[in-house]
Order: sequence, then structure tokens, then C-alpha cells
Amino acid sequence: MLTIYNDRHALHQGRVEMFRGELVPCFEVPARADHVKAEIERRALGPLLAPDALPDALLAKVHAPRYLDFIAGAWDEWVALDPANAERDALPSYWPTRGMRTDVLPASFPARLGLFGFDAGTPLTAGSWAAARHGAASAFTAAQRVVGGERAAFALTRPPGHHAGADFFGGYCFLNNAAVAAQALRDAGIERVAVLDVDYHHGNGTQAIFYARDDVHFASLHADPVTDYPYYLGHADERGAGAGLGFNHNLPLPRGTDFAGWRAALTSALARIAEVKAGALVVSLGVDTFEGDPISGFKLRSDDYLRMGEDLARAGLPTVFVFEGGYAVAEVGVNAVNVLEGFEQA
Ligand code: OKP
Ligand code: ZN
Repeated sequence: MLTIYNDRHALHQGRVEMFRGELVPCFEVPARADHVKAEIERRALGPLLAPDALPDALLAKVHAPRYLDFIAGAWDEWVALDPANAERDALPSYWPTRGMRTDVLPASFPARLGLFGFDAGTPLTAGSWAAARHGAASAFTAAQRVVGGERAAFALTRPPGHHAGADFFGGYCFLNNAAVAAQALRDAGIERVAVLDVDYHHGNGTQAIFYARDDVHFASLHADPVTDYPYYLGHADERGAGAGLGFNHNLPLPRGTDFAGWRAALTSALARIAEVKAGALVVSLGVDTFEGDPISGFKLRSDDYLRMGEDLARAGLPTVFVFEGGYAVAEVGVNAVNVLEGFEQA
């Protein structure tokens, strides 16, 4: 399988995230992608290629102009507040709540940081924008390769993307790579694209971007938001809006779910994807469903990811894999590449 590798991922290197009243070291670290790359090389899965340039017009179909303007310039604004900020990550600490104004952009940088960000766990650093942009370019390039006739391609990138919405960042995500891939497939003439999110966490950003659309079906298997991040979206009764009604499929699962339970939900998600006659598949490939993941609560084992890949291949669709979560750093390479290898060998 072809891998489009974001070789600038390490430009995004958060120091700390807020967790239970403390700033703790980031879980989302550059070594994650390094381990996946090393495992691809070790198994000779296929070539690692650099991304093509990302068309601005494509990114503008997924994200709002005022959000892109903000994120692109955010680091410089942060350092302009105080030169000492160059050594510190930017994290929001103010948020507009119900009844407050989000239409008027505050002049204050911290106020805008909280307007565009929805948690204090997503540090913005000097290289976040460059890394995220090249990540979106990697997803775009993987989609282009699939349009060009590849059975599948893998966008290996970080930071992840599925929590980022049209105009917000959070959950370690700034740009929605899976949404960029789906939109690129649509723009290439595929009439309906399915995004299947197998990360432990609900892909709230991807859902929100496509919620009112019938041309991109979103399906997600994830920990029930009643107990798990991102908490405020991902329930089974979210089925889409307007023309998009019926094209959003959430399968929340309890903490402690093992592969047997998880796989039954995958079967339902794939059945619905076949019903809606999707012409291509984007997989938001998070492997934080692993039993050893430090921030998650499912019980998948490394071999289960081979079976996952086989099941995904049986959907019979041109497929773009986009790397998302997975925080058991030592095992993340084996687990992610098991999915790709299972897919190829099916
Ligand atoms: C990103 B992705 C851990 C608390 C959870 C946010 C999790 C974001 C997951 N300190 N913080 O979906 O893997
Ligand atoms: Zn996750």
C-alpha cells in the first residue's frame, strides 16, 4: 500500500495539556508517527511518498475563512503578546458559552483562542499550522492516488484531525484531514463518499462538517459520549439534518468493549455504508481502541487489527486511510500497520 507521509509532522510538538487541573506532558507526541513509519518500513508495506501541494480551494470547502486566518497567524500573535511565549504552548482558558456572542471577533488573542478552541488539551505550538497543513495535504494526496486507480492509500500524519470542525480546533486536532480526503474524492466525481471513523473517540468535527449533507455519509464507532471525550456529541440519535438525514450513523459502545462487541458494530456500520451506495471510503484510523491505550477504555488486542483490516477490505471500496489517535506509543506502529496489512491480504 502507498503511504503519503507528512514528513513535517514533528513541527507540531506540544509540551503540555490540561488534565484534571494540572498541566501534564502531551499524549499526542511525534514518536507516534515515527513508530508507524518504522513499522511500514520493517514490513516493506510499500513506498512512502511526500504530499503534493494542498489546493487552498479544497481546504476552504472544509474550513471557514475566519478560522483558517486565525490558525495560520495564531503562533505569531501568541509570541507578540510576550516574547517569552516563544517557549510556551498556547492553550485557551476562556470560552463563550450559551447566550454569548461568537459572531463578533474579540481583539484579544486569548479570547479568540477560546472562541475557536473547545478544550484546554490541544496546545498550539510554533509549528502546529505547518504540520497540520502538510497533514491535510497528505490526506488530499492519498485521495488523489485513490482517484488515480490505487485500491487504497494511507495518509500518515499527525496531529490528528477528526475533532476539528469547520471553525474549531480541539482534541489534539486543527485541520480535519479525513474531511479533506472525503471532499477531494467528491470533487473528483465520486457521487457519495463514506467516512468511517474507528478511533476510540467520536469524530465530532467530521460529523459536524457533513451533518446536513447527503453526499458524505459519516459513520463512527466510539466510546459512549456519556462517559468519554468529546462528551457533547456522538449519541446514537444523531442521524443527520435536512438533506443529510439518514447519512450520519453513530454506534456508541460502552467502556470495556472487546473486539467481538466492536466487530458486531463494524458489521452494522458497513451494512449501512453499502445501503447508501458509497463509491469510496475514508477510514479515520485511530488505534486508541487498543487494550493498552493510556487514555482509552476498549479492549482490542494487536491481532484484532488484522481482522479489522480484512473486514474493511470486504466493503470492496477504494479506500483512503487517515491516521488519527493511538497513544500506546510502543504498540501504535504494529496496531496501525496490522489494519493496513489485513486490508491488503484480504
Ligand atoms: C484525540 B483522538 C486525556 C483526556 C482526553 C482529549 C482526547 C483527544 C483524543 N488526558 N483528552 O480522538 O485520538
Ligand atoms: Zn481518539
